[in-house]
Amino acid sequence: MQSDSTSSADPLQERSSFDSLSLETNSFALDRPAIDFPPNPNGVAFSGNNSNGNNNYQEYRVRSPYDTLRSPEQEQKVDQFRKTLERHRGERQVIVLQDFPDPDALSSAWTYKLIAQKFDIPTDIVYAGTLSHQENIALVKLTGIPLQRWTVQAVKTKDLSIYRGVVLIDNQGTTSQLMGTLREANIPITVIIDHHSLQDDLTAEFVDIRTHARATATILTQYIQAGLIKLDSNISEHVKCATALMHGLRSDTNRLMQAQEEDFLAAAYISRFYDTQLLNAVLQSARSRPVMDVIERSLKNRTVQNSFSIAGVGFLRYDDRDAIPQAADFLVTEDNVHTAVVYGIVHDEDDEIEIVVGSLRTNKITLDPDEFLKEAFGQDAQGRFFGGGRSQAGGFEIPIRFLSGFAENNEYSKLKWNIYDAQVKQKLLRLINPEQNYPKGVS
Ligand SMILES: [Mn+2]
Repeated sequence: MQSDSTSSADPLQERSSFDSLSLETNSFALDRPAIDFPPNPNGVAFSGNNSNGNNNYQEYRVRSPYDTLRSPEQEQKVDQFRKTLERHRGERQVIVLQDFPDPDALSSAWTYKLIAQKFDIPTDIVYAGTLSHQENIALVKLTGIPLQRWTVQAVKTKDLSIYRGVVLIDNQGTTSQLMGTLREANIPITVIIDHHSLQDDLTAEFVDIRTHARATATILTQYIQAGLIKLDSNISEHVKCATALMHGLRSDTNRLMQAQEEDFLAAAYISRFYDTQLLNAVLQSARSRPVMDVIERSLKNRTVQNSFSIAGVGFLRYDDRDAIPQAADFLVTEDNVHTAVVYGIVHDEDDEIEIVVGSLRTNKITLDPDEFLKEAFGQDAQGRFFGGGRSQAGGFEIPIRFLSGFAENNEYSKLKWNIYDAQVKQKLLRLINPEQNYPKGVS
């Protein structure tokens, strides 16, 4: 349910998010003092600066890593963040999510909203696309995340002058169709908190982009731990938000399989507040029939080359878009496959728009989805990349523009699909199988 897009909304988002696959080492780990956990009965309980050798348990508890272990850089970020919020006390902000919000985005935005409330900053969380993954729909229904869908048409009729700032959470504006209108309205970008690779030259008052963080929920949890808001198990909204954060953390880390130390520490902290039954209910949500059909098509159509599994799934409805990352999740589980790419043409009946949407999933640690997709598909005329990613996941979106439209006959649709299918495949195979010669003129 995470989505993974970069410049495009990451189709992964739904369970995907297109995040950057960064191979860099975790700088936090390097910045941190070493600690004994659990305390070593023979030595110093907390090896940070405890020079007097006093190792009573009390001290250990107080300096529990959840509560206090932050690098100077983190301390500084928290301080900057607090000051930014303080400067905008009383002003209304709009929190913009990617078009296909995933649990990481939803829960992180909610947390931001709760923090902002402490500074008397009212916020509206908005997205332009669709909640497509069954787990995302369940999450929103069961927790009541305060969320508004603004279509591209609707946003043009809104009074945007009430907003003093745009907040981008788990994205950098490249995956939201709303950004154009917000830019025209001259609303400054006040805050960006994200973990995708840097997408665009954005200027914002406060920027916290950590490509090594596996989830934006980890970053927001650290803000909670730093004291920007005090979670209370007796407040239902807090419990629900914590549950959403746990879901966001899990879904962006492949159920914590890809989590790193700081993600585990965030999850450990959140575990004090979340509702396991509620999370279970979200995770139990069943796949819809159209999603099953798309997975079936991806299986039938896949070709495997050099351990890459590639499958085009044809046309699908906007509401079923999340079937693409789910199919990629499935294809990557095949023996001798390390990377799966699934794509299709998503049709938005309201707007008569068609977009080629694709998702990449990989288990290959040396493959950077962000780099791979940027190289495969390049940029549009504005210099914006068609795709990007994060760790082990990526996505792309290529607008069809003039060739959009569903009114044609079957024959024509088939022709159109065949062309796009061949083009996408060709671009991918050029990278996957460079020895093979492709016809000249293919770029
Ligand atoms: Mn994310």
